[in-house]
Amino acid sequence: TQPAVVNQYAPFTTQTVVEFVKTLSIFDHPNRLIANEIGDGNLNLVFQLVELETNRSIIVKQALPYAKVVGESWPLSLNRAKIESESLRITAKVVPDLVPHVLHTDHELACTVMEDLSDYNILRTELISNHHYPLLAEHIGRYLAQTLFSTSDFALHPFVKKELVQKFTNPDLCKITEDLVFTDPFFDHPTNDFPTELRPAVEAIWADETLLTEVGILKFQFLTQAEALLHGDLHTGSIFVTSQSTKVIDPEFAFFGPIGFDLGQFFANIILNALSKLATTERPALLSELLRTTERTWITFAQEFTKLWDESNQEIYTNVSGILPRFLLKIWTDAIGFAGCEIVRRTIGLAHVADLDSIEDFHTQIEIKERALQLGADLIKSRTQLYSLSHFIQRIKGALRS
Ligand code: SR1
Repeated sequence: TQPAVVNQYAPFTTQTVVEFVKTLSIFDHPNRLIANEIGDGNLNLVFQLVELETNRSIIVKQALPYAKVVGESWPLSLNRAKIESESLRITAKVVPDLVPHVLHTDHELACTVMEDLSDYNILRTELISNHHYPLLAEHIGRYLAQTLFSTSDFALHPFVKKELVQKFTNPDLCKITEDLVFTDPFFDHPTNDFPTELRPAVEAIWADETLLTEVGILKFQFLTQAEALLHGDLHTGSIFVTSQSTKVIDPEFAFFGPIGFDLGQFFANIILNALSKLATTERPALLSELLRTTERTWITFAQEFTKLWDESNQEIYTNVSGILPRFLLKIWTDAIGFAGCEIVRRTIGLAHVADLDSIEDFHTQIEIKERALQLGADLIKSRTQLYSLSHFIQRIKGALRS
């Protein structure tokens, strides 16, 4: 048989991906490779390749020229594969233990070959199953502080920063967030997806001028504030965990944006999980663990960020004592607002979360979704009054009280 063509872009099949990996000298027994497509995400193909002799395995992730979740009617640039692999490499310089190891990238074929994390579990699924990860908050807090500080103007020469901003211009993927997080859920748009029973609560969102003003401001911040290289899609499906280790995956939405965005998305997805626990009987213990995770993440982030500010800065203004507290407050306020947008969009927008959708009793599901919408809107509107962690936690506790 003819060998498959592996130097020109075409979506891989389980045969052609094996042909491709054979050319890379990764395995000692490349003739005994088995491939399976295991991708369950919205955008890409993901293959696991196993070497039969040794059981060694790797992952090949390949971008499709369209959004898999919608189909060919939603074209997307293949450049996101390059963005993802470059982001993983940059991130590995500061937190090598918190990202998968990249073995190879091929920009022409829009794919990244990386370490297989099949010993890990997806955080979202674990949280839904009531499993708790005590090291998670410290890991994510450190990941955020290190990645965001090291790519900011506080750490980089302005020429280097601006070169990176250009390299990570990611218009297609940013447009997805601009539409799906900041726009469509706040208007009567065909991409929205919610049951009829939720319509009164959704219409209250659409009619709330104060809310729309604040979401518009947050969207404009997302569009214009190139503070640091973000992950850009830091929900609990982008995090793999074991009891000892955490890996942040899928940074294909990476671009230079407001630092609070990554924090906000992470907080929102933890809060969405906390809301889903209102449908369970073991809720008090679970809720306090989840709230502790948000608290510990922020505390670790702020401590690590402060340490980097003091010890690794490149900017003379880091020595002026009033600036760090102001900057941390901005990040905090932004994070709360972005968290609110994420909570609303995961409840009524195109891309839902299993945490809420898997609540079996339909009536309870609607009640919890109504509560999510109220909490999301409240966080967006009152973010500048929630100056401290304890204000924020009190507000979340209020929403979780039955
Ligand atoms: C069409 S993509 C839908 C969502 O999946 C990604 O993971 C992002 O969260 C995006 O908004």
